[in-house]
This record gives sequence, C-alpha cells and structure tokens, in this order.
Amino acid sequence: MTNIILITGATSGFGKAIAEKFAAAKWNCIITGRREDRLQALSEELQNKYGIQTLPLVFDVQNREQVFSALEKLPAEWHGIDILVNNAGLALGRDSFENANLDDWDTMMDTNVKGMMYVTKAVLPYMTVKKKGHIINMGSVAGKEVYKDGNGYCASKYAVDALSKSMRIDLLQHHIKVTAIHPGAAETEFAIVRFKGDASKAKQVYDGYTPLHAADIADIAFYCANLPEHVCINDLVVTCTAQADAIYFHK
Ligand code: NDP
Ligand code: 8X3
Repeated sequence: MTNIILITGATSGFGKAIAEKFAAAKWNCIITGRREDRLQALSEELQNKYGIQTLPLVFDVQNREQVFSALEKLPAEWHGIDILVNNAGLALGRDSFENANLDDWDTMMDTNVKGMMYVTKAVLPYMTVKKKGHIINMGSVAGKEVYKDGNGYCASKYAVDALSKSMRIDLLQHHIKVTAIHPGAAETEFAIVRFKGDASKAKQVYDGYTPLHAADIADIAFYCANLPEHVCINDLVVTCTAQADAIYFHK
C-alpha cells in the first residue's frame, strides 16, 4: 500500500523540498498552499517525474472555514494520511516591540499558531480512526531562544513548541508520533517574506556563511518519518555549522 503525506506550505522552501523528497520515495502527496499556480505546477511535476498521485489543495491556514471544508471531505482514497507536516508559516518584520506592526503580529499568530491548530484538528480524525500517524511540526530556533526584535515571531514559534509537546501527550493514546523540527537560518523565501519583498535586506540575512538548504530539512523529515514504528524523534534543533543557536553566528 502506498503511503500518504500531507504537507502544508508546499509552494516554496521546506514544504516544497519535503514534497519532492517523499514523492521521490513514491509517497503520494497532498500539497497545500495559497498560490494555486505553484501548487498545480508542483503537482504535475511530481506526478510526471515520480509517477505518484498528488492532491493539490488551495486554502489559507488562517481561515478556519477554508481549512475544514478542504480537509473534512477528502476523497476516500486520500483518507489514509500517514504523515501531516505542519510547515506553512512565516515571519513578518523584525522590529523592536514598540515599533512592531500589529497586523504583522496577528498574521504570524493566525498562521503559525492557529493555522497549525486548525489543520491538525481537521486531519486528526483520519489518524485516530486507524490508531496510527505521525505529525511533524515546523518550529524554529526562534521557538527555543528569543532574539532581539523577534517578539511576535518568537512567540509564535514558542507556541509551536508548546503545541508539539501538548499534542505528543494527548495523542499518545492514539499511537500518533509527534516530531518538532526547529531549524535555524535556511535560505528559502522566508527572509523575502519577512522583509516584505526587500531582496537586499533578505540577502544580508545569509551573507558571510553557508545557511541550511531546504533539502537539508527535507532529508531530516524523511529520516524521522522512516524510523521503526516504536521509535519517535520528539524534538530536533538543526542549524548550519556556522550557527550555534538563535543568536550566535560565525561569519
Ligand atoms: P517559505 O516562505 O519559502 O515558505 C512558506 C510556505 O508557507 C509557503 O509555501 C507558503 O505558501 C506557506 N504559507 C504561508 N502562509 C500561509 C497561509 N496563510 N496559508 C497557507 N500557506 C501559507 O519559507 P520556509 O520554507 O523557510 O518556511 C517554512 C516554515 O519553516 C515556516 O513555518 C517558517 O517559520 C519555518 N522556518 C523557516 C526557517 C528559515 O530560516 N527559512 C527557519 C526555521 C523555521 P503560500 O504563500 O503559497 O500560501
Ligand atoms: C527562522 C529562523 O532565526 O530567522 O525561524 O528566526 S530565524
């Protein structure tokens, strides 16, 4: 029987790399995001390249109705979801607390925290019914240590850390594994989004060292997903070699 993985935020960065990694290993992929054109292109690419089935679903994880209407009525052949990767997320701005934008805070909380809760709640029935499953949450080093001007983003990723621990306890009874991966700096579209399209500001984030690549995180997610049934990696902090924690870099 073919395995099924559902990945949120598959239009770019980690999510796209995770879809590619699992598709290459013949997993069928449910890929989600807001940008329909990118999802369609990825869907066709994965099908043609790897001969797998894909189901692209367009929704905004912030929108509770969209999340539940997309996920509650999955075609029967997609009910056997083995892995949910809660990856969709973003940072917006990097400003001191008194200057930070309230709308940015709302968007980060609504996406990184509430979006993750909605998607998980909508997918869980497919896992609890078979008493098996694996949830992989994308945290961050920003959810392990607070850095200057990280306020709202750090808070959202601390919440991801807390939710991962909470899920792990509550879902024990259903034999559902919960893995939290907390990456450090990785060159994706993350910094472009954070700095609202300012490419030179985004580039500076990665100047002077070799950051993580999206494929590094995909390899790690794949490793976590392919351990024996009785083994679960609970929590992983992953940085490039030039980064010690959320604050210290060697450039
Ligand atoms: P990207 O910007 O490259 O990708 C983000 C993905 O999230 C996109 O596919 C985007 O899709 C999706 N997304 C964002 N908002 C929403 C939304 N409201 N609804 C649905 N999908 C959404 O960044 P990364 O790949 O780097 O980020 C992925 C995750 O990893 C995030 O949670 C981020 O916080 C975390 N992370 C990133 C690090 C980094 O340095 N890059 C380090 C640590 C953690 P679309 O726009 O099409 O909706
Ligand atoms: C992304 C990594 O250090 O920019 O979560 O917060 S960082």
